[in-house]
Amino acid sequence: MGVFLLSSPAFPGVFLFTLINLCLIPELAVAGITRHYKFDVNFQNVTRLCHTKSIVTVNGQFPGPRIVAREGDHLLIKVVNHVQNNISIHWHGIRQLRSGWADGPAYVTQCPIQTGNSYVYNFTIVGQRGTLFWHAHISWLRATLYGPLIILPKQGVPYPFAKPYKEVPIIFGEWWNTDPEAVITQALQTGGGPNVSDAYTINGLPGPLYNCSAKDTFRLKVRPGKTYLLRLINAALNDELFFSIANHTLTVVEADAIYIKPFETDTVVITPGQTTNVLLKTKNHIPNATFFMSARPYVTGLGTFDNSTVAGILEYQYSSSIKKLPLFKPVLPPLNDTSFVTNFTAKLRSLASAQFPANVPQKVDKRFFFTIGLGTSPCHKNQTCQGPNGTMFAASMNNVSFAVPTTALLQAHFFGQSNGVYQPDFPTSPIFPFNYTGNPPNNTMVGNGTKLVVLPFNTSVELVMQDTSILGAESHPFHLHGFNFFVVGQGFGNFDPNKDPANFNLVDPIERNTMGVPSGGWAAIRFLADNPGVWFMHCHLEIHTSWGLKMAWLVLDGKLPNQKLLPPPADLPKC
Ligand SMILES: *[C@@H]1O[C@H](CO)[C@@H](O)[C@H](O)[C@H]1NC(C)=O
Ligand SMILES: *[C@@H]1O[C@H](CO)[C@@H](O)[C@H](O)[C@H]1NC(C)=O
Ligand SMILES: *[C@@H]1O[C@H](CO)[C@@H](O)[C@H](O)[C@H]1NC(C)=O
Ligand SMILES: *[C@@H]1O[C@H](CO)[C@@H](O)[C@H](O)[C@H]1NC(C)=O
Ligand SMILES: *[C@@H]1O[C@H](CO)[C@@H](O)[C@H](O)[C@H]1NC(C)=O
Ligand SMILES: *[C@@H]1O[C@H](CO)[C@@H](O)[C@H](O)[C@H]1NC(C)=O
Ligand SMILES: *[C@@H]1O[C@H](CO)[C@@H](O)[C@H](O)[C@H]1NC(C)=O
Ligand SMILES: *[C@@H]1O[C@H](CO)[C@@H](O)[C@H](O)[C@H]1NC(C)=O
Ligand SMILES: *[C@@H]1O[C@H](CO)[C@@H](O)[C@H](O)[C@H]1NC(C)=O
Ligand SMILES: *[C@@H]1O[C@H](CO)[C@@H](O)[C@H](O)[C@H]1NC(C)=O
Ligand SMILES: *[C@@H]1O[C@H](CO)[C@@H](O)[C@H](O)[C@H]1NC(C)=O
Ligand SMILES: *[C@@H]1O[C@H](CO)[C@@H](O)[C@H](O)[C@H]1NC(C)=O
Ligand SMILES: [Cu+2]
Repeated sequence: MGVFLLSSPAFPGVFLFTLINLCLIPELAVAGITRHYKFDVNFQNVTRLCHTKSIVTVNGQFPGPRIVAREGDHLLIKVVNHVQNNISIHWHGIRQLRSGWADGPAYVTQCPIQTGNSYVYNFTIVGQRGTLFWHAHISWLRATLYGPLIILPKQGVPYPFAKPYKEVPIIFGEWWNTDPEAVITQALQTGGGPNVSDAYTINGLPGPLYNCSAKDTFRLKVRPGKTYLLRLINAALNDELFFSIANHTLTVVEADAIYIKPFETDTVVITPGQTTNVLLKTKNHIPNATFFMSARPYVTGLGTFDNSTVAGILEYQYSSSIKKLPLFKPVLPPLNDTSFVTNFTAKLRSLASAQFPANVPQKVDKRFFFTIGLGTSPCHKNQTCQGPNGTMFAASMNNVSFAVPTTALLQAHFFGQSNGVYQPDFPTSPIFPFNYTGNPPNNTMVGNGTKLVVLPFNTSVELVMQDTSILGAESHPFHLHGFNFFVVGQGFGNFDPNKDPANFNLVDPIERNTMGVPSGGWAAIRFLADNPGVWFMHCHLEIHTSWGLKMAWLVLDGKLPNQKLLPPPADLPKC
């Protein structure tokens, strides 16, 4: 049993990520072993934008510690809750084959870890390698509880691209000067939109474009003529992002821990919940210049948003002694550039090689059609709320706004106690069809319930997600737990079941765990339900999740012994 110690004593965040050596991924000598981590969830005082806040952290670090493992490794991560909040941690993108108890979404696969308690997340990384991340999966705690989860290939297995000189995680986040828990509590009480963040961050640092922030700038020092692998992670709560580095072209090689056919771009689009590996080839001769690496949002909704820009600095080592080097800034697409996003997305294709095949389900057992979008719910009696026309903002799929149960769905299922917890009747298609992307219906009120779709083991599923124009069309980054899915088609307007399937890509579609369903459009995905358990599916814009844009699939056990969910661990938290 090997122990890989990552967590160092609690560095103040500002030092942690400005020290370049700490940014690089270490080589791992061994694979196929058990790696132990301890996550102490505690408070730490952190200062950004001249605001000092006591934030919830893992091991006092912000962003949290990095998990580095190899494909095939077994992870045991002991999470100890030392704070007042209930806690749960999700290992975003990990398939959790038969180990759904370790997936993490609160009240879905587990009750949260209560103050003073602990839980060991116990899972094996099977058939996956690449960049993923971990984050809290309860309320808005993931605003500060997140970190990279890096899976290296098995020892001796090369990348399907030239070995990079160095590897660097770049994790985007959002910073509020106030407590993010207070922000979401207030939004849910008033029914209005939440206060937007005060800054975006790169590795926890807002950078020089904000007041009182220049010293908190991520700096990447590079050597000339080398190739760096940047492991981009969007851990922001509510914003899709454009990312670009001035005067440098990026080669995209992986998305959501799946190798893709490489392509070059100046700008990357990354939604919350997505990860993207890019190769950065540095200039052969040291330029007498420094370069911004910047991110700002891609926005389609009608609400207010944080329209600011985070910047880090790319600088060449041994750059000339000239004190003041010129600084170049990238040109990012306009905030509403759907055309750019559509073109970028169209370039994403699975590598689909003999070694890394795209196992796209060719036949479909069950088809589903879910509308996704915003809506309203009634204000508390005799009050006026701050949502549309005095109502409260809500969100739904097939007009069901998900009501979070008070006990975990997976436990209720496993112990045959679903009665009163959930109903297995989530609608397979809208009960009242309408022109989804046309004039919105007069009645914007949504229904609610704790409803699941039940799938027999190994069902081949096709799901069309259709954005609605109720309260404005908007791009929704949908994330599925427990599976990767193939994006076989997407388009604008209403999905046409007679015409659109003819254009589906069943050869090399992108395989991933999170996709941006186009604003005012639809996306068709396929996956094989070969993992028994209860699997959450939700918009990864956290405010939409809070408003109910979520549901769950219940995949039943198969007949064979290795097709069954394992029993729960003894330390599984209780509600
Ligand atoms: C944070 O700062 C407050 C006020 O200065 C102090 O009382 C508290 O001990 C600090 N907490 C930590 C974890 O350092
Ligand atoms: C982890 O899970 C496996 C499979 O259920 C089990 O055999 C093992 O005992 C667990 N390990 C710990 C430390 O709980
Ligand atoms: C960077 O790009 C700008 C705009 O295209 C160009 O004017 C400048 O010369 C470039 N600088 C370097 C050092 O590549
Ligand atoms: C940078 O400046 C140094 C010293 O002035 C000079 O020798 C070098 O050629 C310059 N490099 C470039 C790419 O212009
Ligand atoms: C961001 O929004 C604010 C408030 O609406 C506005 O004043 C400002 O000009 C915007 N900034 C940019 C860069 O769009
Ligand atoms: C994007 O915003 C600009 C102004 O900010 C507007 O002129 C343009 O029509 C918008 N484009 C789209 C596609 O909405
Ligand atoms: C997207 O691609 C289309 C067709 O190739 C092109 O006309 C359009 O200009 C592109 N849009 C952007 C923003 O690059
Ligand atoms: C709430 O409304 C009901 C009926 O509309 C009314 O009888 C009651 O007095 C109201 N309560 C308050 C606190 O305004
Ligand atoms: C709010 O009320 C106005 C006027 O009655 C109406 O035109 C609008 O559609 C309503 N909006 C919503 C979201 O219900
Ligand atoms: C739906 O609404 C759009 C936009 O108003 C319109 O162009 C389209 O024809 C409508 N479709 C149907 C089937 O009514
Ligand atoms: C919606 O309201 C408008 C104006 O009040 C009315 O003309 C229309 O018939 C209504 N549509 C439906 C589907 O109820
Ligand atoms: C859920 O729906 C019920 C009626 O089915 C309604 O009474 C309740 O207010 C709704 N809850 C929310 C949060 O919208
Ligand atoms: Cu959404």
